[in-house]
Amino acid sequence: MKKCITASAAALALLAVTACGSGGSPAADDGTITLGFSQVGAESGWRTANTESIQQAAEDAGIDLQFSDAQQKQENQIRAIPSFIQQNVDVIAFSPVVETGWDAVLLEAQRADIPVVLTDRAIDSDDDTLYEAFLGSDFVEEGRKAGEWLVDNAEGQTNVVELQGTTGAAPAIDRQEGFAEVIADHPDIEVIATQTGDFTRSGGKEVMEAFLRSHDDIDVVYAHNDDMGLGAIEAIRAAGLEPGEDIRIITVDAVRAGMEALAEGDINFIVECNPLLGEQLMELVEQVAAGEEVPKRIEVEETTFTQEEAEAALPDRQY
Ligand code: GZL
Repeated sequence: MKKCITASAAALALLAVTACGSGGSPAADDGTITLGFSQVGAESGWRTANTESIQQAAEDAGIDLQFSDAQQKQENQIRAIPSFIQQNVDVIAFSPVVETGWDAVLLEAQRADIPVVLTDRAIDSDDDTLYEAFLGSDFVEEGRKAGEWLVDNAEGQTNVVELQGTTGAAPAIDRQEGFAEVIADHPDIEVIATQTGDFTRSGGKEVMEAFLRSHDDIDVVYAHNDDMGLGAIEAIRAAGLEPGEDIRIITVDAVRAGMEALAEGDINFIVECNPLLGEQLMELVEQVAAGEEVPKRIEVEETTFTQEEAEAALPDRQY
């Protein structure tokens, strides 16, 4: 349902057209909200859970979801947003694969009077009028939690290799920042190598294989998500070492496969990143479509898990 600015009655009779938004086909006039959503891709267990949450919540809310998968490419998202504008959707929401390069396309949405909601990942822009709200996690805090566990559980010189998420992505930048901030006060904890594994299991395995070839003194892996941590486990085992023992592993997300590896002792600590944003996103979309004021930043609840806590939590996990 889109606020329409109709021409005058006489003009209307002539034009037999209402001037609605960008002039595309008018949104449903039965009150159904049409949401254009551009998803990062399908790169990880987290993303799968996030997509399922969004699709189910849209169905439950009676929101017409126009969903596009960007396959982790910014150019696909930059193409999807104008197409949502052409479809004259009521609201656009997306998880920006990287932080920068969005101003021009979001300005198009603003000029078409279509509100935008950011979910999961944030953008780095000087103009915060380009979006109504951000719904997601505090990734810097997630990095701090990972660093704090290591500070509490390291003895003496501790060499860390870091598997970064997608280059330029908010979770990768912020999880690295939070972790570095905490270990900065502990000089015997040192990141001896850091490289992107692009948030994928295969990426994590390949980078860990390279780390193992060039370093024989690795004590800990800090992986920005479970999937890269699971790839690292494969590489560590193939090198004849015991994951969770010879090389300890800290990851972020807490998806089922990660929690199972944690409970089995292959991973030592997981910082949760909650992917179940669907319901809150649809509430936001309804408020924004109705022109209501919404908070600029809405952070979701999330926790951490040790091996013992994973064992206890697994039976009740939704993903
Ligand atoms: C975090 C999300 C990240 C996950 C990864 O909110 O953007 O992207 O941590 C996913 O698993 O690929």
